[in-house]
Amino acid sequence: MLALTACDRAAAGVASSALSVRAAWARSADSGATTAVYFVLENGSGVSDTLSGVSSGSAVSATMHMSMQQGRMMQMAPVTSLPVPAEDSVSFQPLGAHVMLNGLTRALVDGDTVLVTLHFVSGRAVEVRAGVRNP
Ligand SMILES: [Cu+2]
Repeated sequence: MLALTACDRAAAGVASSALSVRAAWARSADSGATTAVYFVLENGSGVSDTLSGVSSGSAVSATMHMSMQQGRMMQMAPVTSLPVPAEDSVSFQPLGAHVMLNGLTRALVDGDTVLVTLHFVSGRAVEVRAGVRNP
């Protein structure tokens, strides 16, 4: 109970002072499969930061990807760092940047929530609560 309260307070402090996430969602997928997570990452502070990694307890591995058009083909490439400028936002969306969850440890069905943690060069971490959708 005490630990929970301390955590909640810390999370609220991070959200209001600097980095926050909204409109988070993930594509529904079977256990063992791969899926993508999308959201808008906002940096409300006057200090830029860099997203340096992602993790999730619901997948064997989690990585940042960027989709890009190559002629008529859509391709994805892993990204190891992504700048988040001061007082700006970065959109993770279909056909752009996304978090890839590889090897889901459970099925994600419409209405579920999946948690992803964003890790920043500054040492900060932001938790993403993504609602699962069947688009
Ligand atoms: Cu991908």
